[in-house]
Amino acid sequence: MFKDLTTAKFKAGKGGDGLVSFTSRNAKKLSDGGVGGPGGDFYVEGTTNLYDLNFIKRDEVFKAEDGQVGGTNNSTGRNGIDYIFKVPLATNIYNFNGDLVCRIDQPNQRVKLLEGGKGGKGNLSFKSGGLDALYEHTEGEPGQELEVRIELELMGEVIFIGLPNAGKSSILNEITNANAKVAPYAFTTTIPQLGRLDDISLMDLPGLIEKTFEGKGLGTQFVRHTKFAKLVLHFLSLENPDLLEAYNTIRTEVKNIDPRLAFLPELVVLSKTDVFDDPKLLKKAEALFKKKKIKTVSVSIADDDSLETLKKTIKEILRP
Ligand SMILES: Nc1nc2c(ncn2[C@@H]2O[C@H](COP(=O)(O)OP(=O)(O)OP(=O)(O)O)[C@@H](O)[C@H]2O)c(=O)[nH]1
Ligand SMILES: [Mg+2]
Repeated sequence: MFKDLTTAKFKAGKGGDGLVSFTSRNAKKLSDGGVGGPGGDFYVEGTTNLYDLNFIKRDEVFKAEDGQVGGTNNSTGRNGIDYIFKVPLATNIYNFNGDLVCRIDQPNQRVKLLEGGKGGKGNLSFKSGGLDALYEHTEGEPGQELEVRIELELMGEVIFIGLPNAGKSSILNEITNANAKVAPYAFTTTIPQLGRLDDISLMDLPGLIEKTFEGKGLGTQFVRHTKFAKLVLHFLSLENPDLLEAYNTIRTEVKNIDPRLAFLPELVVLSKTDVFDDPKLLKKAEALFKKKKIKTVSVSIADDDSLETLKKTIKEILRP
């Protein structure tokens, strides 16, 4: 199951403790314990190899390595190894007060989030204390820790909107590598689904209905995933008795939900062309939109040529 929201705990490494050790020279006991190594730091880094947050179990702890204890002969303990926590683009990390602590939206973008603890002092550091301080040393400091809420903003360049059952997920599966659930009833898709067409990411959204904006249907939560959208694919099933009315219903909802989406370039996808036996009916439907200067593409999952045309049209709009 696709995950775009979770919680976790991040920890930098603790510093290694200072060492108590001695060498003897001329029958004298000399302190020579070294300082502990610093704990590893905690970094967050963006990667294009991850697409969701499934790899994080709820409240899972991720931790950098602790520094090693100081060595003999005044040698410093080994540094703890840093932890590089890789996240998909675009990820927002919040603390439990709700403050944004880091946003990762570039590949290889690396942010140091937590500092490892300093190493403790070995007994050599206390040699001026004389005999009283032979065994003196300090422990390594704890590393910084943070409880976080991690939110993924899905980067869909193309978003699919439309009434439930319009065939959005079916088309996503046909033209991308996606494997979204398809079923002959409304609201099959409950969370955004992603697919890739070459380097273009497509996002299929839960179906919209009249008054989604006012809380009907599955609501408007998906809006936080539409920031990256550059093209809206508006799906209209040809099973609809009144296509223009269905079109206007969804346009009104979209305007209410997020006016920015309403201003994006839009391509109307007239779906399920196979429901018409007579090709004249399809021409009539297409003409309705042509008259209003609304660009359409007609598709059916049973017509490979139509799917190719749809792919080509998307690429022409986004990668001219
Ligand atoms: N005849 C025909 N049926 C189709 C076509 N595309 C999809 N369907 C069927 O329409 C029904 C709904 O398809 P989905 O892809 O789940 O529709 P959706 O728009 O994603 O639906 P929601 O997720 O509920 O919003 C399924 O039974 C599909 O098999 C098509 O081109 N022709
Ligand atoms: Mg669907």
